Amino acid sequence: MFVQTPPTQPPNAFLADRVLLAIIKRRAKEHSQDIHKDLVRFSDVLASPEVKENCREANTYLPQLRQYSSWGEHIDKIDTAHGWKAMKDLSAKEGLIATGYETKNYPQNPSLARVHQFAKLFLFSPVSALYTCPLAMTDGAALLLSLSDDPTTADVKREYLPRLLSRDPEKFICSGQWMTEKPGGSDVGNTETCAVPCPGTVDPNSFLIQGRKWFSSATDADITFLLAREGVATDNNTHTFQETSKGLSLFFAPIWLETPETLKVHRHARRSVQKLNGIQIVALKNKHGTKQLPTAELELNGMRARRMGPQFKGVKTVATMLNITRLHAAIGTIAGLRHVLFLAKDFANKRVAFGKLLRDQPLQARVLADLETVTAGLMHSCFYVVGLLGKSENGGNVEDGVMLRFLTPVMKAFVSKMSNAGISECMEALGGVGYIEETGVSTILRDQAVNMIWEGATNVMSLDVLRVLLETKGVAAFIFQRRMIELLNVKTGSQTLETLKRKLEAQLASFPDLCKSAMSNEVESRTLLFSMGYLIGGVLLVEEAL
Ligand code: MFK
Ligand code: FAD
Repeated sequence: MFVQTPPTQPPNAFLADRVLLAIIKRRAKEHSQDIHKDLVRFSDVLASPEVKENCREANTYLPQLRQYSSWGEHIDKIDTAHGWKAMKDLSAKEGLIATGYETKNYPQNPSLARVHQFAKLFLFSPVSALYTCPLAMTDGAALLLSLSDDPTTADVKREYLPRLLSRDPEKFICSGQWMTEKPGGSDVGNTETCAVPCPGTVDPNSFLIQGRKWFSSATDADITFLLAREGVATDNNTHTFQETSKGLSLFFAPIWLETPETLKVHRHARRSVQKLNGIQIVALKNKHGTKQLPTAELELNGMRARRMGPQFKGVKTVATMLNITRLHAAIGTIAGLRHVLFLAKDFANKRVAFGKLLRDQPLQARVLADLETVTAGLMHSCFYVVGLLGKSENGGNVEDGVMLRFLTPVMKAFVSKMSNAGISECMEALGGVGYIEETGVSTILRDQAVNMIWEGATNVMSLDVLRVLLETKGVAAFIFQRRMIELLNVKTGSQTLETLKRKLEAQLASFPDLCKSAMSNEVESRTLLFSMGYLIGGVLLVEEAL
């Protein structure tokens, strides 16, 4: 009886990935050999039976909320799988956050720390059981603290930044990011949660928080940053609050309050002797995907917090985190597509239909080739923007910063949309078996769908692109246009590429009109975002093909 030889993942995901290999060669220039070596080693680690088993376990044994102990004590404890915790330890050991900040390791070009970090995250993502979600928020928190120069909260930076950046699993901590509330996910100006100055303390940044957060991912994190409406004390012992997002400040809070016993127990058991910081875990969300990730509804009642950043500038301050997590979302979702495309291509090498291997059926070969091209375009685009992140954090010029700001929402929305369509296509390319859970494609399809929603849905990203255009009075558009034209200013020596080049040049010529049209009518902002996504992917493919 016939038994199909199953498709398999390549033994070393980095060495099998001609696009990532090319990206490292092109973008990691001076340090490409060292980074290459580390990525080969890391891919071997990720392909080990231990990591595979941890991923399987975390995907199988989903987080459970125990609100009460057997004796009736209110404990609100989230039990997570051993595999999930192992992902945290691996993330620390591999420096999945630290790498991006260890710029001294790249003396010839410190900006490459980010390229190295995001290449590792790209490889880790498909086998991480979505541990990349807490990592994204942890990276955002680390950047926020590393940029903070406020002496009044220097103690927070001193205590927590080294732990966010630690490579020691015993010390490494993760952060949450609590913004969304029932009346406002996109429009956080509707936030109901309030913060009032903590009575009996001289610290002007010390607050007590009251409210309800509607989505908190990675609720098993150690610390969090959250938005709340800051109250100003009046003479008669009450507080006044400003409406809209103009009344919001950003706050830092440890999720657990330390008790003396904490130090005596193993780090994974410590929660049982710690006390939640004025937090009640109301429920875990029952989600379409991301089921490995404990996402909860939280009631905050007297949570002790410190204000981070200027009063009433909460949205502006948290935007530092958002721009980082949005780039993580883009990398995570394209990594998901890369992973399932390997399977779809391997299946085409093994599956016979109508007397031929699928790879030799012209139509199927076309589908897979198109998927490869789209994947390559998206990967090059993401790493181009990661390069900008590295540059702008390491003495890059103002234009690098503007391009980074302009392109981050494009990556978040465009890469998520295109990758999700691609993952669905790969599922189909595997036929009926692609729809069966064991292939793992359905888990990735379910998990990656969220990247279109969290961290700002596509319309919100489109309006963010528009925000940049308006704030720079259109200058961002000219920088983008000029940089793309510069990249295209090459002779390809190929008829097909020259045709593509001419098409891209024509689109770039009309780009300012598209921007003007979006600036006068926001409905056009989504078309603008998608055009930018196609343009940058196309331009970088032409550049890479040389
Ligand atoms: C593998 C990947 C895993 C990823 C993990 C994710 C886990 C899930 C976590 C979440 O989902 S956390 C929740 C994420 N929520 C959002 O992303 C909210 C989406 N909504 C928006 O982005 C809205 O556009 C926004 C909240 C920003 C609207 O708020 P406002 O206050 O009405 O915006 P406004 O007034 O235009 O901007 C206020 C200031 O912030 C302005 O600066 P100024 O004060 O100087 O004028 C803006 O320029 C600035 N700003 C806004 N967005 C910015 C920004 N600055 C830099 N970058 C941005 N992106
Ligand atoms: P809404 O704001 O109601 O938006 C609904 C739709 O309307 C969207 O498609 C949006 O694009 C569109 N829309 C909104 N405004 C406009 C406009 N002005 N013009 C045109 N269209 C518009 N949040 C956190 O803070 N922390 C977390 O850890 C977290 N984890 C999450 C985990 C999961 C699994 C999920 C699904 C969500 C999580 N979120 C988290 C929440 C997430 O960030 C929000 O759901 C998201 O930002 C959208 O907000 P909303 O749900 O209120 O939708």
